[in-house]
Amino acid sequence: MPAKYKLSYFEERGRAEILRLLFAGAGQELKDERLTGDSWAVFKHKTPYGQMPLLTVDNKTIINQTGAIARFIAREFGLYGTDNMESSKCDVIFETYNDVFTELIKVFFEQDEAKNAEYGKKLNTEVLPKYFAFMAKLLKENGGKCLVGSKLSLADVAFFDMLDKITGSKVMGADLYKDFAEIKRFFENVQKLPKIKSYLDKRQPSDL
Ligand SMILES: N[C@@H](CCC(=O)N[C@@H](CS)C(=O)NCC(=O)O)C(=O)O
Repeated sequence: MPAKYKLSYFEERGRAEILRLLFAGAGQELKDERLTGDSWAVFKHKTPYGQMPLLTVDNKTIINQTGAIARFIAREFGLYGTDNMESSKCDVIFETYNDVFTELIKVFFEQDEAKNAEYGKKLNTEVLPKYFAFMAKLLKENGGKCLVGSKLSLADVAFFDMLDKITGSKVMGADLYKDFAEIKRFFENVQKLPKIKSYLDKRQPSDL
């Protein structure tokens, strides 16, 4: 019998969205549990680190830490490349996604106007151009469709979620894709993949 998966997180996309997208991209069923402040307060004390996301497998085994969950899902559903080297390439992109996420939440949560502007500037002029140049090179070398190998992988989903988060955020510069047409194309192509599209079409709006 196939395993049963439940993902617990808040209502937002946040750290859980990459995991939801991995399930969607693999066409696998997921119980997408969204906790509110009150239900989280009760559940928090029963979790390993008092944090989410958490993936519960077959109603018993709980996996915490986003990266561990993402790799588990990728291995379960064949989204982790075809050999050790391809898995490492997926890891490189996943860690890059993490670095961008860290910078993005700094901007997102900073209340001080001057600091917020400073973080936003750093993101737009240093962080993203550096990572985009690397991703654009990978895409070009690999035929433009996927970042690793010849089919959807954790690398594509991680980069897609990164682009989705920054494209939808207010902190992002308007000319994001100016020098990176291949990245824009990649983003639009992933958006149109039937399994991803059907998930995106039903998704609730979210700021991050
Ligand atoms: N390193 C952890 C960080 C998890 C984390 O910071 N979770 C936050 C939400 S994004 C959380 O659960 N906050 C609620 C709390 O601490 O009560 C991971 O990647 O899963």
